[in-house]
Amino acid sequence: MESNGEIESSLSRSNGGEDRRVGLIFDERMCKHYAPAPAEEHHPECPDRILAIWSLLNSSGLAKRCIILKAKDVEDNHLALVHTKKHISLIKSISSVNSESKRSRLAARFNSIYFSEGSTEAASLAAGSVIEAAEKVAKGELDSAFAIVRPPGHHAEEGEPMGFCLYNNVAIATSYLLNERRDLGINKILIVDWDVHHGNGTQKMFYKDPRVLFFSVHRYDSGTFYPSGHDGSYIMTGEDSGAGHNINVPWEHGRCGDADYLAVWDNILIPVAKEFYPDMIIVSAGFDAAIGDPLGGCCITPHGYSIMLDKLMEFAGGKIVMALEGGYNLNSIATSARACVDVLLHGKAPNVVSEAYPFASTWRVIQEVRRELSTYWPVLGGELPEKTINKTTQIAVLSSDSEGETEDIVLAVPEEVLTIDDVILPLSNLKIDLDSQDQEAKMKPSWRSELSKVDVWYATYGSNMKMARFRCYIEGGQIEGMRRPCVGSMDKSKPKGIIWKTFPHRLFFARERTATWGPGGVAFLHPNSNAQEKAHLCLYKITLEQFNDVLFQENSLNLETSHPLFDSAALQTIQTEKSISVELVQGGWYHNLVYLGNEGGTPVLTMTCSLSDVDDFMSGKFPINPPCKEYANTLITGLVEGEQLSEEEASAYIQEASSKPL
Ligand code: Q9C
Ligand code: ZN
Repeated sequence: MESNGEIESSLSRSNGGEDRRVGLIFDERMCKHYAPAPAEEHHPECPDRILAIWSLLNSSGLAKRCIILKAKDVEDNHLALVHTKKHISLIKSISSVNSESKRSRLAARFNSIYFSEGSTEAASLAAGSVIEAAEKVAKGELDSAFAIVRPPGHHAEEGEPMGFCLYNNVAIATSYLLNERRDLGINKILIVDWDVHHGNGTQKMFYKDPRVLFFSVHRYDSGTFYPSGHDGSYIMTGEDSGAGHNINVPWEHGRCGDADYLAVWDNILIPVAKEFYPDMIIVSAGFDAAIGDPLGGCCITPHGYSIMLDKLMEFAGGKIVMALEGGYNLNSIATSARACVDVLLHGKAPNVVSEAYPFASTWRVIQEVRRELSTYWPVLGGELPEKTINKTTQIAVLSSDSEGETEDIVLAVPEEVLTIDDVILPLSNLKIDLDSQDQEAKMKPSWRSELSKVDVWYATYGSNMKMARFRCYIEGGQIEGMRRPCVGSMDKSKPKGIIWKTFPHRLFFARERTATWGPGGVAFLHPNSNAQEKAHLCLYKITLEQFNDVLFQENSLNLETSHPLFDSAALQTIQTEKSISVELVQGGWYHNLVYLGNEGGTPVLTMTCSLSDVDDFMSGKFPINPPCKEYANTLITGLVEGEQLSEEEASAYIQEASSKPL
């Protein structure tokens, strides 16, 4: 019982405690590629990403144990190994496009791409630096290396940039070694792409090439996750002489973590790597499957990354080149990168036995991949033992006993009963850091369990009237028209009731733009009632805990706090005072909570602006603005789907609210 969760001492070092020779490449000029956007619409692929990693490697003392290499520009003929002439001249032309609007127009021709004046230089340095790192490792001047580069590369295809990627850095370096530097004796390269997105570009570039084993584990979500489509399916196994040399492990859903990835390592990647016997491993090291990432929705801990990397160290004499791809939570990517560099230096990860089990869906995916590839890799042929695949996680609850030790209670609930929507792996169950204080901070604060017992009606009049949009606040995610995803509530259970009601309040649209919807006003409800007015509201019965999580998200605050914004005492107060301004979010646009009465004994609450904001809208201090098209459409479809109004009536209703003077 005890030994299961214990930390084994990590005395084993590959060479008596001495560091291996690890190269690091970083160059500030790669920050000259940035999104030309207003601050509120922060682009996740931002210059701070590489700064965050570089600064933690330095402050933690790891950088000085490494060999710092100079970033290098890529040569045209090396780009041409994987990219078309046209693509190369496009990227090279960006620096001489002299207006932001022209660059934006150009970028808009592609999928998820922006350009700045410095994009040409940054892209050249990113590609050139991965070549430099790979060449030094191939020559044996270094044992391994980590190129901290951006823009990332794995989505970039032969003839087009996409998914924040301009040049395919990893593919270029791979092709360089295999084709231009036969002298260095690197004849087989394993590419491990652990970025949360499928490496579509890299896959295509080596699809028929038996010298490259491309392995990608990524969210697939039935082909709906970025880059979407079926390229990331496990049936894509390679063609011609490259048959069997393309391995995709497509997650059915998010929330995959250390246990899921390690199951894939142990049951697919490592056995195949033993057969393939690579001369070098290049890791497309995105850290967007890390816990805390705003795009990935997965939860690999830094410790998880260190085990994944450590298991690769036994191949190719430890010749590993890591190249940064995605990863959008600055803290997550920095701590994940630190864990990896630590492994590269030591050649050994601290051995912590994981207590978590993979999802049932993970075993399903692993079995599908093994079946699909077993014709090429007989080692994947056998059935997995029942006792292995029966160990799954549905819900894990963390409890602590009096001695402060923790143990997991894993409830075996069949997945048919518990839909994935209901499955939560609480943050508290994840070993984010070995520091116990950190662990403590990740425990569910007690206010959550208290407020989870109290129900309220959350009355919505804006985009949340549309159920699919509201669900993003509970389950996480984004729908059409939204420019950024929601993290969702900690408690992802569905509302206990949904009803529509009209209220005698004025609906209007104001403010300039929002991070979620872009330019245009957003809906507000006048906090005071007015018998002439009739607003349609959709009421969701949710817990007070979930209501707080909506408030956090509505005001761009972190869910992981030790205090709620609106507690039971506030709920008592509001029923007599009618409205409460939430102190913590004074700056927020929806900081005024209004009590709209009760419905079947449960209080009805809404969020809107304060009366003083209304004054400022009326005086012109803050702008009144009609909604943008996507936002208006969301409101209209919300009303139509909720069977409140016909499409014509709904448009007229929104039209009137946007044009009638306040
Ligand atoms: N609805 C990397 O991680 N998302 N790229 C666009 C459009 C693009 C991620 C969403 C995600 C690209 C390198
Ligand atoms: Zn990614």
